[in-house]
Amino acid sequence: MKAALMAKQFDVKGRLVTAEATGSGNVNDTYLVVFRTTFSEERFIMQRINTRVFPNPAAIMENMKRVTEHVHRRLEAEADTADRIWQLPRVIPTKTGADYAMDGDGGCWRAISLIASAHSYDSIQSPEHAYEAGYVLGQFQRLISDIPTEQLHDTLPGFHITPDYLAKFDQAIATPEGKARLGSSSEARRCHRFIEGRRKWCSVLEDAKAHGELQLRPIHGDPKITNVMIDDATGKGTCIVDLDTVKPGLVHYDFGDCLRSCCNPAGEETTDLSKVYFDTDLCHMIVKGYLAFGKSFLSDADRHYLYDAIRLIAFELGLRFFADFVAGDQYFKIRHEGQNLNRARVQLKLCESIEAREPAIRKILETV
Ligand code: GN1
Ligand code: MG
Repeated sequence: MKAALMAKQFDVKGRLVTAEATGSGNVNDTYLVVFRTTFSEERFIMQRINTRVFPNPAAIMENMKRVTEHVHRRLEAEADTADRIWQLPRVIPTKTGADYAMDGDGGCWRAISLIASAHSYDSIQSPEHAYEAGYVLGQFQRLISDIPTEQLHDTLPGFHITPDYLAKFDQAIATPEGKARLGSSSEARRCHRFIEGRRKWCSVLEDAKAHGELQLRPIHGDPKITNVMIDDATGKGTCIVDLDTVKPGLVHYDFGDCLRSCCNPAGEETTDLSKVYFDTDLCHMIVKGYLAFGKSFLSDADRHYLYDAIRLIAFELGLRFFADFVAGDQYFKIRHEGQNLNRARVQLKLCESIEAREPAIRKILETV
């Protein structure tokens, strides 16, 4: 099996025991690898980077090393005064000292250390968990805030630029195949109408950036619930993983993504749309956790756009899933036909729920 062959390329002691698929990523393939010696065991995470989405893996790995080394340095300097042991995986080199290994078919594989005795969850388990999700994101943004943005490659141009996704959607619906998929069901037509109704508004963050109200900073890019690791022993957050999209962006993309992901108790893959809603109690806890760090680096203008960020990132992800459905599922991996349409319906329903709760959400953002 290819994963087993590739696992042996990394600089880990002992003999390979297993390399099994794990995780629920929509883009890369992830494996948990176990090596053993006569007296010890080492487990690590190995991933095949999806080079259709990330055409420049060398740039991803350079960013990853820059970010992890920077954060490790800061965490060690702060260790004596920190409220807990904060962690972040490190890149495991190949036996020849490279950051990644290529297979015979052009596949690109990398290895990172496993955060032991910690797990992530598909949905928020408790109000404390919600607080921790926000707290971990705020801490991570703080830790990377002093990396000069010029030192980070743009690993995915256009990522979180909603008007660009809209332009791609327009291209997809102009093709005969796209038109057919658009008209294929009442659900698809409803998604289309929902998107059309928000065309003008959806450049809200990019406009604020263009006017100089909001500034680029290093961001995580994908702080969804499944990327927040919770320590099994303490129930506290210990780190955020999945660093492929750490690059210059608006902290709002992260904030919005964290909330749209954590405040939907039904999760991204539910087929029961009636269970999808934005839980404002969870929102309250996450905002509290996030602002414990965020208060020190958010300006008034930043805070002004936090509501739009929540609404926008739910809308944007709905648009991205829907555009991918219309384009024939080229970006997000699917396990069954229509999965991207279903994912789009979930996010757009969530966006509608956010809109319906705007006054309550704004109140939370103003009073925490
Ligand atoms: C993708 O592959 P994964 O699950 O880490 C996507 C995110 C979406 C997320 C939705 C590079 O992340 O932007 O929010 O799916 N990542 C990329 O689950 O497009
Ligand atoms: Mg990701």
